[in-house]
Amino acid sequence: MDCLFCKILAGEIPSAKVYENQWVYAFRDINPQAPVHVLVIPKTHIASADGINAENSAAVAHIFEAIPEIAKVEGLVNGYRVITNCGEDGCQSVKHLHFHVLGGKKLPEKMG
Ligand code: DGP
Repeated sequence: MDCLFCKILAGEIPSAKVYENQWVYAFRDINPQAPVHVLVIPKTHIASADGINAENSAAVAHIFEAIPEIAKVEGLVNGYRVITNCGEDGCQSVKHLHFHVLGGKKLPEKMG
């Protein structure tokens, strides 16, 4: 499968790892939009939020269990934002489900 984040998971493309467990991998976004910008992905390929279903939704629970751990190691004591872009109108550019964790400063209120 020609998926950029599957290649990162396979170690074929280097990434700056922040966190990893059996189900989840997190790494620094190549184009950070905040002082802390981490991408959290499932180790199983799910194309987007629109591909979540009863069979694979445990992967999402694992991601949201990992996020507070990631926030802790990244020092996001004042809070942070979690975003997933989905599909064309959501401006999703990589077709492997990922959650952006953004923080390290007061983020803009409006998201457009
Ligand atoms: P989205 O637009 O929501 O699909 O976000 C995709 C993000 O992936 C975007 O913020 C940039 C990041 N990205 C794209 N290619 C790479 C890469 O090769 N390495 C890393 N670390 N991040 C990447």
